[in-house]
Order: sequence, then structure tokens, then C-alpha cells
Amino acid sequence: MSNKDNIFSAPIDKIGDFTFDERVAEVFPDMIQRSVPGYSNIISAIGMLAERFAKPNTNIYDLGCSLGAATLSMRRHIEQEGCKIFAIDNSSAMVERCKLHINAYRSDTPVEVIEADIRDIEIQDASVVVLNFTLQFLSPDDRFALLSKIYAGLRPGGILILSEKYVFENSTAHELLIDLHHDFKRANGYSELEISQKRNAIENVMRPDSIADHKQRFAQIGFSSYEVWFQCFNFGSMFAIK
Ligand code: GEK
Repeated sequence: MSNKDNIFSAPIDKIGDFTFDERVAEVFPDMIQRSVPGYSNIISAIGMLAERFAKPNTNIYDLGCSLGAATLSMRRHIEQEGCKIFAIDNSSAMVERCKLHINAYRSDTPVEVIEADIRDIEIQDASVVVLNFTLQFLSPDDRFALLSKIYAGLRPGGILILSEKYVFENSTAHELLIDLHHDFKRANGYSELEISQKRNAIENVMRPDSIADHKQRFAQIGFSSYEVWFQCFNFGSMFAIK
């Protein structure tokens, strides 16, 4: 059982920018479940996609792995020989806990948990790359470079799974989807104060793109097929195949 997220439950004088520190890592499974609509469906489907796309003797990357939920889902499903999963995050609090989660179970597919900035790592011989709600935390300028590096490191036929929060061009649609997300958070027990304080804290560190932005960037980089395969309110997941 994970600890309950009450980080924004009491009034905070000066809301700083959101960081993935010790306090966040401790409550993370509860926070992400109650904040991201469809999170568990996406985690399960990442396992299914990995089962389908993982090729023998290739690398699998989980970029911005947090506590390793996507890595664990992929590891449960991958049956191919000689695959290795690299789970990478630049938060030491996350990496420390991720290692405990991963080492709690044994499996034939090895996992290496690495504390690093995903902008600095090498990607090679990859059949599956996961960015599950991570790209949105990079500065808009760094997103294209990272996606190009992933494309270069993927084998032909390899898949990138990219889950993100989206913005929408039509303002009525945009506001409605945000309101529905806030209803989702209320239904999961977050108070008005928690919702608004979290919104203020995350505004400076997360600048989402639209689905059209993502598609345009995939096309420019050279991915041969890409589509949204899941959406719930203003959250969703796409695949892009080399
Ligand atoms: C999951 N994928 O549960 N380099 C490495 N890690 C980074 C960087 C960076 N430049 N920027 C942010 N992170 C996970 C959930 S959470 C999403 C991902 C959320 C890491 C950051 O430390 C955090 O652990 C993760 O990206 C984003 O399937 O909290 O909304």
C-alpha cells in the first residue's frame, strides 16, 4: 500500500515549483493514480505493446521511470530472449525507491535502474522506448532533440510509446476537458485547495503540447506511423513506429 498524497492539502504561503523530491516519491503511486485519468490502463497496455514489439537481443528504455511501474509491466510481458530494460530517472528519491520495487521480484529480463538526465543518455539497439508522462517536463526546445535521439536509437519497426497531458486548440473543448479532469480529481478525494495549489505548482514546470504538435513533430523526425491509442479527458497516449 502506498502512502496518501496530501502534499497540497494545507494552505501553502508561497507555492514553489513542483519537484520530484523525497516527499513526492513517497506518495507517488497514490498521487499518479488519483491525478492521471487512465493511468493504470496505460500501464497495462504498455506491457501489451512491449510484448508485441520487443525483439530478441534488443534494449528497452523507460525514460522518466519514477518508481518503475511501466518497467514492471513490460518485464511481466516480455518473453523474448536477450532483452534488457533500462529504467532512467534524474530524481534520486525516485531511483532509490524504483530499485527496491524492481529488486522485490525476480525475472528473466534484466533491468538496470540508472539515475541520469534522459537528455544525456545514449539510446541504441532499441525495440521499445517509453516516455510515460515525462516529455512534458522537458523544455519545449529539448523535446525535438530527445525524440530525434530516440528515433535514431530505435531499430526499424521499433516503437515509441508517448503518454502526455494535452492542450487543445479549441478553447471550449480545452476548458471542458480541464474541468472534467478536475472533476476526476474531486471524485478521487482531492479538495479544491489541493487542486488549485497543485495547478499553480505544476504550471511552471509542465507545458503540454497539442496532439497536432506531437503528430507534426513525429512526421518531421521521420516516424512512419503514429496515432493516439488512448485518451481520457486531457490525458492520453500515442505510439510512433520507426
Ligand atoms: C510512470 N513514467 O509511473 N531526466 C530524467 N527524468 C526526468 C527528467 C529528465 N530530464 N525530467 C523529469 N523526469 C512514470 C511517471 S512522472 C509523471 C513519470 C508525473 C522524471 C521525474 O523525476 C519523474 O519521476 C518523471 O520524470 C515524471 O509510468 O509525475 O506526472
